[in-house]
Amino acid sequence: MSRRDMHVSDEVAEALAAGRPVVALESTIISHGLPQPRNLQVARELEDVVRRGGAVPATIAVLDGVPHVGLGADQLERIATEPGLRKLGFRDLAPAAGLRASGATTVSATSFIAARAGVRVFGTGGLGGVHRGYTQVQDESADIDTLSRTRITVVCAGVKSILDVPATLQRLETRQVTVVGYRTGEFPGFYLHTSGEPIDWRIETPAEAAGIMRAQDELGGLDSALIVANPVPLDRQLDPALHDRVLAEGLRAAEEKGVTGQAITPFLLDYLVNGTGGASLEANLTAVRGNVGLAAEIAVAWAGRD
Ligand code: PSU
Ligand code: MN
Repeated sequence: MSRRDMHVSDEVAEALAAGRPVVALESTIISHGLPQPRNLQVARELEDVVRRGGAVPATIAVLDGVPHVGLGADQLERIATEPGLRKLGFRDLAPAAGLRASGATTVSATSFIAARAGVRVFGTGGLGGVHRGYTQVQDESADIDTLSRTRITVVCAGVKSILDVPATLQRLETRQVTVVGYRTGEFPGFYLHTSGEPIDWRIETPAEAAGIMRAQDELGGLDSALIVANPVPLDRQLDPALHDRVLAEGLRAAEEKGVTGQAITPFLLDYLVNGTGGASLEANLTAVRGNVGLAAEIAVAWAGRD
């Protein structure tokens, strides 16, 4: 399949045409969310996790103005290494296309492109959400808005604790985005097993996720996402005391340096990696691998649904 406005790799196009399982992966986590050179290893590893789970990986990015669904080895390397690569949210897609720019896609842009290509399941680390200090800066990630009007299933470990978690959950409710816990009744805390916030629905199996997805389609009229919140295992989480201390420092540093807007998430992620001696990176990677693996299982259940 090749649309004029989108490039779908042969492997992904063939899998979609045959109704085989496909999992979308975002590229911002590679370009802006993880340090080099580990990021390229991780990008490859996540694709392998999807393959081992029996699905085809479709990493998404915009290259020279064209949204790509499924990247070749050179393209993946470009995302991981190109200096100054842009971070593209949904609203950046038109200027990127019109001006032939390249960039990594966030959850919002990835979800939009994946849904357009017919990919229903997406595995990532954490969603964007409502930033702390919202009343001063009104920084709410475009992820929430896109998920409120995009039919896609996103497997994530909640939202990063650098955000205001209760406010984010509230906004997800207001914007009618369905949230279910995977084998948990509490919203995960990304680096931490739980944020302490309750969620209303809990599922135990990938087949149950597929059942909810089918119900979304059958009910009709609600083109919103399904968030499957999948916690990092308790014994692999970041030490909560270390987490709280370094995060508080990072938030202070961001304020002192006046870091805002799109730069705040990468700044805090980086601060946490340094401040925890790399431990936050390990918890981050454990979370992402787990999510991508579960996304593959859900894609397999979804592909075999009838
Ligand atoms: N979660 C991660 N690493 C990341 C991000 C989320 O573990 O790099 C990225 C995602 O691409 C998400 C984006 O969509 O941060 C949110 O950015 P903003 O708050 O500027 O919308
Ligand atoms: Mn933002």
